[in-house]
Amino acid sequence: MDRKVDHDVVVIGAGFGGLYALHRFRDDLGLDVRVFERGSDVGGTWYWNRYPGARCDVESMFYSYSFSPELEQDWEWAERFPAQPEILAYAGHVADRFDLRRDISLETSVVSATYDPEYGTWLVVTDRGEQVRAAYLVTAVGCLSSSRVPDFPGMETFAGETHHTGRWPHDGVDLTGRRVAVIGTGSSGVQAIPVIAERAAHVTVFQRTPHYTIPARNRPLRADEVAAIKADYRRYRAESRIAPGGVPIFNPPVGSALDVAEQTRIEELDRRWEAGGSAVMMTFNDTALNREANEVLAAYVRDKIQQSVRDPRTATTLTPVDYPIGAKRICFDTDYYDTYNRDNVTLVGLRETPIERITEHGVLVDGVEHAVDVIVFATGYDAMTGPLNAIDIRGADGQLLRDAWSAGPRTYLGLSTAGFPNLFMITGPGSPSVLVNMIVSIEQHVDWVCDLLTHCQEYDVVRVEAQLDAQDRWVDHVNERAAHTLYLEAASWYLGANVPGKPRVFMPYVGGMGPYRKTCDQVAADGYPGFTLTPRRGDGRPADAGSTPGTALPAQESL
Ligand code: NA7
Repeated sequence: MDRKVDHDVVVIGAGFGGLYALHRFRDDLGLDVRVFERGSDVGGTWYWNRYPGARCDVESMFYSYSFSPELEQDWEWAERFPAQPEILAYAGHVADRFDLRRDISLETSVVSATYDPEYGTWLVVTDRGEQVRAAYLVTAVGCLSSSRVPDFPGMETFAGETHHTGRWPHDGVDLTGRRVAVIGTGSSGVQAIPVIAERAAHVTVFQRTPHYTIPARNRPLRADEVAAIKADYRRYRAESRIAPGGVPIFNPPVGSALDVAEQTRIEELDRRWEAGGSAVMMTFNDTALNREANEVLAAYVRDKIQQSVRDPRTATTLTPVDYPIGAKRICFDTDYYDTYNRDNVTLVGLRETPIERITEHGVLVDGVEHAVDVIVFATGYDAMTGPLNAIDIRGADGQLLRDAWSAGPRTYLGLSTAGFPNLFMITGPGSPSVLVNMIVSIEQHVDWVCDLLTHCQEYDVVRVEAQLDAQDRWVDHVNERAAHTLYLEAASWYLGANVPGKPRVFMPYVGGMGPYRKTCDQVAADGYPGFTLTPRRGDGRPADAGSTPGTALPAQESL
């Protein structure tokens, strides 16, 4: 690449997406790559989320890179579901093993990125005042990295400590013997509450919507099961790549929840409940699509809550009744419901009586002040679009990405957006991303972008841009697929419902990892229909730039 650039590619973020992008672009394509990362180390989501109990809800043997058979053989996971420190250590190991650190600028946030249509380059500006030009911009900013603390009145008056789960202090927080409020009961709250309750003098949990949660049954991995998976890792990886959720299917559905005989239904649910993790959610093939079928599964989990929690009022408050199971992200827990049987745990339901204000001494609800020393905000994220909209990304006609997306994100394949040439989003909105194993999603996106960049080198293409009509069709398809599911029946972060004023658009693609991969592969095999690929003109600029008129070829014609 000989455009006047400082780097061929700038990558934003050194989490799992950025690390793999750097490795492939630099080591396989031979490109000059620069990565900017706001944290003081690599790891992304797993660098920031250090709250007590933080753990991945995908099994460790499959929540790991597949690109290096040597890496997957060498790395030893300790537990069935990896805890945050172990995942962070893995990210660090990958960075060292593939010598990635030398091209990563840590503690550096990208504040703006502006496409220059004349030269066909991105001008990237950081919070350190550095400006670099690159031919391509790749965002690997994560889907859940823009943490959100609601604007509770009186926040500034609180005399104690406050911490968001996604911005947990690196030195830890000593909660021993202290009175702790936890606000929020999504995955982060559900994981943190039991661990905090073991140390704190008292935990008061503030719950707006009860979440469905299923026992993870986390445990140390046995040497024999690790050896068995490692012996067959390549087959499991191949399966993961085409499985709907990006993980091998060990417990396939037994059929429709409405057709299975009662005896089988109960036995199967009990078996899966004991197995823990995702098996319960996979019991039937129609619970994501049919409300009546969903109710079979939801009722089973509700019974478990009633059986686990001794105080009937607390059990009722903890029981979700008005939305389908799985429509908000399912949680996997360790001793969550049992925790409410402890004397030092109190549940405050916020459904009818929201938090009035934060006071000097605690949290005021329904006229009652709950006095605490520490408030833990497990209140979630401005998901998927938040991290991208936080950067001033300006496209070819000067429009800001956040303005182009003011009515919700619009992408072609979740990878690219019209008006923003040479910009690729790893696990962007409109791709399976958060609905599947993120690492499989990341590898698929980075590999696809690599193939596209190779194609561009081969055909001397310098500008790649999604076409508006292809983008419109993809957005319609994403919406249509979501409309056939029960996902739209809950106020979830998938829909942006947790952020006041955010457009209600279902952001991830529900079509599943395998079918989505097939679509992307077909686009590549057909010469990138839906993208306009612009060849270079004599002076290295895009053919349609500057004063010399050029031809912006539809992709399939460029071959
Ligand atoms: P989530 O799943 O978005 O959970 C946030 C929680 O905070 C949830 O229970 C919210 O209630 C609650 N919340 C948010 N705003 C408020 C206000 N204003 N008052 C009271 N309660 C509030 O975030 P997590 O960090 O737990 O998990 C994010 C993802 O990370 C997770 O799904 C996994 O993919 C990993 P609500 O349900 O909106 O009523």
